[in-house]
Amino acid sequence: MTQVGIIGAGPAGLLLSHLLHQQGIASVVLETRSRDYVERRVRAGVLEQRSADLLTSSGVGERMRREGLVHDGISLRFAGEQYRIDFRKLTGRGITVYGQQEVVKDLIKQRLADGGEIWFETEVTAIEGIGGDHPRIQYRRNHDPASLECDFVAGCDGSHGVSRTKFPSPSGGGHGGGSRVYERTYPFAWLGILAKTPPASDELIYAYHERGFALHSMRSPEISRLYLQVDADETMDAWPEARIWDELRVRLDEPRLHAGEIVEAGITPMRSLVTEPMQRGRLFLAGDAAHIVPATGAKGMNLALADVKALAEALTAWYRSKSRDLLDRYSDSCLRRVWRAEQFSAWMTGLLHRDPAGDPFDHKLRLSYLRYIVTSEAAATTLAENYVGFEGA
Ligand code: RFL
Ligand code: PHB
Repeated sequence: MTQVGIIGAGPAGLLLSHLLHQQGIASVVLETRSRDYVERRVRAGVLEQRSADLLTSSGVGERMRREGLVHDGISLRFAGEQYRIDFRKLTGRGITVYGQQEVVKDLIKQRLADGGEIWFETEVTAIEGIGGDHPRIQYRRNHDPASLECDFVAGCDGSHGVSRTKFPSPSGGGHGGGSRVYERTYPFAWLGILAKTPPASDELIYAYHERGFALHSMRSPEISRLYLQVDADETMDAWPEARIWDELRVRLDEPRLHAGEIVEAGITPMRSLVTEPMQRGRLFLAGDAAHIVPATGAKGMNLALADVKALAEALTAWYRSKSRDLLDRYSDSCLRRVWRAEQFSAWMTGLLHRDPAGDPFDHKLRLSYLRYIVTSEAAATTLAENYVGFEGA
């Protein structure tokens, strides 16, 4: 028995557990993978300023402040031209480049130091009784089935977890039980690598090239994170290392990019998805379990952190005063921010990716819009204020 059963030890589940602990609320985090696996899983890298501020104000931002790279802008490249979008000048804010797995490591360390319960290698198989006062999480640990009773369940189990199965599936038409799933797929994917080579530029480079999109990011002064647009059905077999580096150099138009040892490589599909509402009875979804954004806007981890901040506040109000008000409004309070990020991410994706069908009219429209962004302060501000995190949503 615990107060809040949290499924998933990604950024959402771990930060929720930490924020609840700070309010004296007990939780158990159930995670199907090992600690080593979740700490190594290479994913997002960009923290909006308010995400960085949230980690700092909740006492888990110390290493991020020391090792994270604060960036004041990005480079935008297309048609052989290079421009800088100056976030600081346009919005007064910046971003912090700090790997998601570092956020995860910091949170796990803090939870364990505080005596928190994270059950690794524990697979949740079902959630029962969410319509009543005592939902139960069914799980398997060392092959033995067992269950955990709690007051509330937080579904922080990502895009392939079990929590989502309590909501309609997109393939089933997306409707059911008063909820709905909105989804969009894209005809391309991202091939991402982590490589032991110093970043070729101090800032992120977003490049629109006629051969497809490319992104230059980093994790430290020695480690680069690089992405290439590839076809949706592409496999790594088609991408020997030499081809990856050649393609990156051409698309990024960056002669300072040197090949280095590739320590991680994989292909990630591009997808947009929103579950509305993000709650049912005593089950509350947060992070990728509730919504997915294509990675071009760098929003996924930020949305996950913002959701659990709202959920922790709502649960705290319930335990303090037995008021369900904030809990009832949880989903509505998140969805405005979620849809802003969905629109921005879909827009950035459409702007910077080559359409595999290769419509020349679309290509010209894209180039014209990119030129508009780099010549109009209003257009550049639209990009900048969404990228650093629009506060008005
Ligand atoms: P996570 O991190 O996927 O964590 C979910 C956890 O749940 C566990 N789990 C289960 N545990 C128990 N029982 C079950 N049945 C379970 N099923 C699943 C999983 O093992 C996992 O540990 O979700 P969370 O916490 O919502 O966090 C979301 C973020 O991970 C995600 O949005 C970002 O990584 C997205 N993303 C990016 N976001 C950004 O903000 N900035 C970026 O620059 C950025 N780049 C990216 C990205 C995601 C990528 N991939 C691989 C999807 C780049 C890539 C390539
Ligand atoms: C990353 O560093 O992994 C990264 C940066 C920006 C994005 C996506 C991923 O838009």
